[in-house]
Amino acid sequence: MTGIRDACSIEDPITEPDFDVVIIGAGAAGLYALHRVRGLGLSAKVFEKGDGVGGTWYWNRYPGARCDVESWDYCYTFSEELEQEWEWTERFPTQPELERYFNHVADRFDLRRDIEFDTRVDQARFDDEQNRWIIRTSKGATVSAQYVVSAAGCLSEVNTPRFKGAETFEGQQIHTARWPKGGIDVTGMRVGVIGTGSTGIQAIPQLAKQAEHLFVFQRTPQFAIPARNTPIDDTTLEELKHNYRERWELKRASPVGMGRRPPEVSSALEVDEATRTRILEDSWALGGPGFARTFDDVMTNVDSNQLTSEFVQDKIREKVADSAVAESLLAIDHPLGARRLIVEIDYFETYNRPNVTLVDVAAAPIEEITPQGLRTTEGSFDLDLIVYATGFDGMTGALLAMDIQGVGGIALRDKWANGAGAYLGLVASGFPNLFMITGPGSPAVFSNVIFSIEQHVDWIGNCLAHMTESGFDRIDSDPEAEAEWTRQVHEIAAQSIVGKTDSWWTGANIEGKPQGVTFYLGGTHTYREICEEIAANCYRGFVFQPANSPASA
Ligand code: N01
Repeated sequence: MTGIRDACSIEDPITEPDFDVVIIGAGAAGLYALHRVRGLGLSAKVFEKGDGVGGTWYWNRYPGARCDVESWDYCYTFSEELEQEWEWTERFPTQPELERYFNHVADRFDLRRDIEFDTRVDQARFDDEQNRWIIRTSKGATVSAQYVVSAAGCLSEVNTPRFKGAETFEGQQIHTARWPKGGIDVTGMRVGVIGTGSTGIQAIPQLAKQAEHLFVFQRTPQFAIPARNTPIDDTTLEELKHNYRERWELKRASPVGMGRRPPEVSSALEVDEATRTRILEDSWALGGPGFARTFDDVMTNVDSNQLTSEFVQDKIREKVADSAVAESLLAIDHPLGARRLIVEIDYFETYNRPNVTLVDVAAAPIEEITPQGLRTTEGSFDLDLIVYATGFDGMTGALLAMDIQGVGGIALRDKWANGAGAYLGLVASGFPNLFMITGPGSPAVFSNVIFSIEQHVDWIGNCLAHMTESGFDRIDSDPEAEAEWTRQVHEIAAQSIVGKTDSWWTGANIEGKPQGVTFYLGGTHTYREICEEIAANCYRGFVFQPANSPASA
């Protein structure tokens, strides 16, 4: 551990010890990052704003919250012992099960002693002269660190639209990602849900079972595929445990980090109609997020996408009894996959319940929240509870919620004022020794994110080991390499269906946010190869510097 207490300016008196690494967040990324850097013999401290571990799976406790990636894929792969001892109980794990998993990981690897809970990082400022980050927390402490690893998450800064009159509402209002630990008993309540993204579509069927009446305020209808969730029986569990390593190879070869075999045929257009229908029916019967990859070209070929979209729309139509409601749910204005494909359990069937009303707020927008409820341009709805399933300021929200200042005091907010990007999504030039896990420019959440997290943490761990061995204590990215990488990210995105409509994927859900897809869409397998190749070639595009000497590539 390197102490440089005397190096701090008067305005940043160090109130806590110094660390080699400060990690922001104790979700899936922060936990593994802590484990990994400890393994390098570095001192580390994690600051976590919640009072427990799990990140997304700590915060998102709304009814119906569960992962829409299969449990056997949505788990760490770094420890075979962990794989063998943990017993998943369902194909798609619920929030409580995931929270238990991350707590188990924290205990098993003795991580808690280096995590400070209930503590937000408010500011991280790079002290160029001392080559250290000065980190200020919400508890008023200031610590210094050689390196900062942001594990703040791609979907952790909540987006609650400001409706006129919201402060006058006499009932309860809550964002889904702030659902209380004890839950909310909605029995006998008139509940309004605003938002029909992945979250709303998970919460709506559960809330409908309890509420006296549920009003769903839908602005943009979405494609959703049945989850076909099932419990995992003992035989399946044994098979899973036996096959984890084989699955790991499949994940590495997959463009999205999932342990599935590639599609049977590559294009919906290369087979006759009967074969195509049979393949689509099989994929529909299997359900889950893999449906988007029924054919290889669903996300890139407009005609293939159209055929797949029509198939899904016909299937949804069959589920909804009232044809007018069905058409409202199916007035989808974008290709399948242009927004994140949703995985649902009983969502469409929920509209067959007498206590559920679909309100089209695209046709008649919400005008205001009133003391009694909500008013659209066409009518008023008396409510006891308003649920904001309105999503997040994705990708950059959590990073920019902190005041991050790089070399010369430049703010990350200013650097990204016209669009976010970082070299490989890992290091933003001008912000040395700040590593971002699943940052903009990486595949991030356009993948099995926990697998992408592991890949990033491992790359960062190897890079830190390389720096220690080589006597470097500063890494930055070359601005030209970063600009070229960002150009490639945009070029690849332009060829995809992804983001061809407004959504959080394009930043359109946040007023004033620069627009555009910031994920690397070239595939996680390709991305991994690029990262490995760059590391093997003296970390091409990164600039290293030994202590007290000029930068060297
Ligand atoms: O958020 P969203 P989410 N008036 O942004 C509506 C991940 N996730 O929390 O589309 C009326 O997708 C908005 O309408 P519109 C996953 O990556 C994973 O559901 O802007 N409506 C939309 O319907 C997902 O993609 C799991 O027209 C307003 C909704 O709110 C990401 O999180 C589970 C409005 C927001 O949808 C975000 O999903 C859940 C307004 N003023 C989430 N403002 C897993 O299972 C917003 N909306 C792993």
